[in-house]
Amino acid sequence: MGFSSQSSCLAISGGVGGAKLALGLAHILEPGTLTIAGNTGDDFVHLGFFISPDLDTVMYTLADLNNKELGWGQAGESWNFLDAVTRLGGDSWFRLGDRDIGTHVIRTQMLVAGKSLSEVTSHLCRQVGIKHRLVPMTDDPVATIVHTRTGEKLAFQHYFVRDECRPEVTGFAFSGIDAAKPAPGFSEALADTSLAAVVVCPSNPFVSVDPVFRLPGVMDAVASSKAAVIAVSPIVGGQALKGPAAKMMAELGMPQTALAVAEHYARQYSGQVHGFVLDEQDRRFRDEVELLGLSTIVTNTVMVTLQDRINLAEAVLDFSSEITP
Ligand code: FO1
Repeated sequence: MGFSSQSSCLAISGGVGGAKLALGLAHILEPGTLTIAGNTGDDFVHLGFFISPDLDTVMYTLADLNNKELGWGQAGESWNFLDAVTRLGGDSWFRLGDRDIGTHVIRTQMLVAGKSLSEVTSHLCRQVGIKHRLVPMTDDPVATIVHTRTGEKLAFQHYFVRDECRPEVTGFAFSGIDAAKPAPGFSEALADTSLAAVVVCPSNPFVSVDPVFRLPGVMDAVASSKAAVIAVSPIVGGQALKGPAAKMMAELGMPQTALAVAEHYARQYSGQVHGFVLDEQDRRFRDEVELLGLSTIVTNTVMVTLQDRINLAEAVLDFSSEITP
């Protein structure tokens, strides 16, 4: 099925890298034809607030409220709340900005009142003027746990922010995933007969994409759809553009290459990921990626400007129309 104005697209996203491509897709697709499903394995409760970092990063990016220097949180932040908490001896390792806290207060209030995370996310997006559909992967609690060389098992934000990704990782678990269901908007997008492309954004394969794909029913729904599933490598020239993906790969005994990312997707989701997007810097892996059974394109995937984001989104959708799953 080629990608046309009647087709719809589902993007799977973690935080910063995923949000960049999601923004490019949002620029070229009509609101009714794009759903973005965000990872919620990073979610946690901190200082009494329900925090959904990846959903918020995508939401702030689509609303142009994102903090471009930090990569998370809102632009123009002040830190009075954090300063006050620190002075009172509270936890200050996870930096909640004053504006960002507005989001967490509303989310917490709505969840405590019995609303689902999907309802909260759709309310927040509407309030900041987002027209495209951003949905959590699930409304059920799923928590990414990082297994480390010392045997310690760390909650994701303890590993990522508090311990600054220093512990050596040996694997990951997604607590609660077996009992979790895909959120209604995610299931609807997967079941949509016009779904032509599932775009796996350049997010961390282990802690941003795997939890989404491993939700019960997701891979079966992907297999039943006629959509081309295309993954964009988050590793470019042997490095993760943001975050610990390359460090994790080294610790897991994998080469720190885009090819190893392709191998991970080919092995974990055999036959279900159809296309792979390599950066120009990784052109030399093209033949080996194709030998894994993945169609491949090579293009610029380093998204510095808005035009870079739009160009990559166009390249991915064009690519999807060349693939017959
Ligand atoms: N990341 C950090 O490295 N340090 C922080 O203090 C921090 C605070 C924070 C607050 C709200 C939010 O939505 C995200 C925040 N992040 C912070 C980012 C977050 O931990 C990660 O980007 C994701 O979980 C990984 O995708």
